[in-house]
Amino acid sequence: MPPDHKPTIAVIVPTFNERGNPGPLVEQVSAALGGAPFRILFADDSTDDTTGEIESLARDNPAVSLNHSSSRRGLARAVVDALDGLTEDLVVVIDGDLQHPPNVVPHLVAALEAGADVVVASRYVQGGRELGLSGPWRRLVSRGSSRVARMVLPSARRTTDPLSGFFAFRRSILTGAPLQPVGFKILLEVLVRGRVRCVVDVPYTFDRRARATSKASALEGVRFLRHLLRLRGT
Ligand SMILES: Nc1nc2c(ncn2[C@@H]2O[C@H](COP(=O)(O)OP(=O)(O)O)[C@@H](O)[C@H]2O)c(=O)[nH]1
Ligand SMILES: [Mg+2]
Repeated sequence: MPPDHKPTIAVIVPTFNERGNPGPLVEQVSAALGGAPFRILFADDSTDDTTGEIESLARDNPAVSLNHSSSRRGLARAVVDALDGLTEDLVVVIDGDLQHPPNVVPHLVAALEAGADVVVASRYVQGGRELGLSGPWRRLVSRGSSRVARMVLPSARRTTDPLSGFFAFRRSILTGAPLQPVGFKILLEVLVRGRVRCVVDVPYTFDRRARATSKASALEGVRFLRHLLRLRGT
């Protein structure tokens, strides 16, 4: 890359029935990134009016685009489909429900620009918090899953929050990488299959949901364990 080349940014947002959230998300990401040019791509499997909301945003704003599937691909598959065909240098993945604060996006981008290959927004590094996991049971499952991932996969030990859905990476680390996403945990794929030298954690507060509902379920837990076993075998 020539030294005066300003890296280009793509923000991928997985959405499944997030009515009311896409508009504020685009607004807040745009405000956070200030004048920096970026595109925002919704990886959408919605069956409600979320898809219409995104289409209408895309009509008004050329930075917004929609990658929609009429069958439910699952979060990780939707993100991988959206990655296909991207040409931007830097990729940010952020949930579409505003539990991931958009004002952290510039910090992720800055750490990539400073040389990191993967930057993880972490609840578990000093300064990070989790307000958004409803109840002690969800918190226990989340921390327990994180611990299991770190035990089973050496690559997961490179960050304090290997199950974070909020992260950024240089697109070039995935060139030729055969991603096989299952379920919710796309960051694990990137850490295991990408050519990753430097990983940096940035603290953030996982916020409460303002609108729509969580899609996490016991079935996702089973998919997560299958995913770990598959990654362990690679
Ligand atoms: N495209 C797509 N997005 C999904 C799917 N399931 C969840 N999401 C999105 O992934 C993000 C995280 O899901 P969420 O239900 O908030 O999980 P939680 O934060 O762990 O409770 C949200 O933006 C969801 O809309 C899916 O099957 N397909
Ligand atoms: Mg959420």
